[in-house]
Amino acid sequence: MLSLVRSKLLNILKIKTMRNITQRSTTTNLCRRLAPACSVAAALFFTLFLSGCEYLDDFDDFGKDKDKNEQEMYEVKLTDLNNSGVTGTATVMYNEEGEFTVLVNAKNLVPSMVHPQHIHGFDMEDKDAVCPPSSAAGQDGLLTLADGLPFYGPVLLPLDDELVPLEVNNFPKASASGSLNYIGVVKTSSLVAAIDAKYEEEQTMEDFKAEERVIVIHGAYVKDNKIVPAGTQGAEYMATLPVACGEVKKMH
Ligand SMILES: [Cu+2]
Repeated sequence: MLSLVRSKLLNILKIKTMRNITQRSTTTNLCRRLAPACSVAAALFFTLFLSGCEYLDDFDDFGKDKDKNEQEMYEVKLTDLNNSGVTGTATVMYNEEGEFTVLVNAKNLVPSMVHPQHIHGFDMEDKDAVCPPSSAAGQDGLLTLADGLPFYGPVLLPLDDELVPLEVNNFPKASASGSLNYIGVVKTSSLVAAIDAKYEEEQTMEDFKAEERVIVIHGAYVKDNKIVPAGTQGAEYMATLPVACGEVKKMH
């Protein structure tokens, strides 16, 4: 009885050992067969890994160049036109994912009067807008809005109480002492959308090209083609008359 059990056990062990050998040889064969494929796969993986690293490097640079949260800052020194005596400063700043802001501080304007003001430029063309020289006035000596157009170009953005829509709304009034403190704020994305809707090709904030623009302030009393103080008899308030201008420059 015992010997029968032993022989059965021995048989089972034999079978198990045989199975193990067969399995091992199958595994060895499989490995041999797959070895070339394995090295090709390893090489491929290594190459992909390296190019992946390169890609990451590129992505890093891309992030540095085009940080949409970076604040772009521009300053404007406003000097007078038509001997208005109006001077001031303006600041334009924006970040693509945040707000677009324009600040204007000017003095010596006609007190308590509305002064239209705009960012002027040559649409979305690549042409630099500049402030007109006094010689642009022509024979009458008065530099009108039209006289200045070849220099500063048409209105791109009215600096009124609502920057968007781009149509004119309410312009600021100078204080009783003739100073103007203006703040215009809008979401940069809605400004881009408004500009994009107005011009033919797709527009982005890059097309805004702040550095190619100027800011012009308008509005003065005029008599005999000269600016005169408010209250001068026979004087007419010309709301469109340019009285100050400044080129938009990148702040460093
Ligand atoms: Cu203007």
